[in-house]
Amino acid sequence: MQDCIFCKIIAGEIPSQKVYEDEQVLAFLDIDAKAPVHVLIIPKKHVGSVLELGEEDGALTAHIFAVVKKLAEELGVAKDGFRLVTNTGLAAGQTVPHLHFHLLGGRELGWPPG
Ligand code: DGP
Repeated sequence: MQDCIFCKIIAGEIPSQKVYEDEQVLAFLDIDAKAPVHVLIIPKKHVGSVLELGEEDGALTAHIFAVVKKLAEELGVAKDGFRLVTNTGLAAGQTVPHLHFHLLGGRELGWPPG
């Protein structure tokens, strides 16, 4: 999508600190980290939010979760615990309309979130 920041990151038009990439998925450091580990995991295909994920995206969704698990282990937060968040819509604080999962860890995470 032309005006999508994350599509521009995927295309290399905006720089990012990549931590993982394959044909379907990109993961990079959040520019505004809220925890010692704060990675965004996104599909390369433009999907606006979880509301736009269809049954046909089942394999992609499963793959995203496999990448989450791999990164949580590699980044050292799997053992102590981490949080996976996908803000959806304005009231939830979604600011970028391209599906993304925040992987947060490396500190105690309060509940409920604000
Ligand atoms: P959300 O508010 O849930 O839509 O999360 C969007 C996140 O994206 C937010 O934590 C900041 C991050 N972000 C926005 N623009 C950029 C960017 O250009 N580069 C990187 N690395 N992260 C960005």
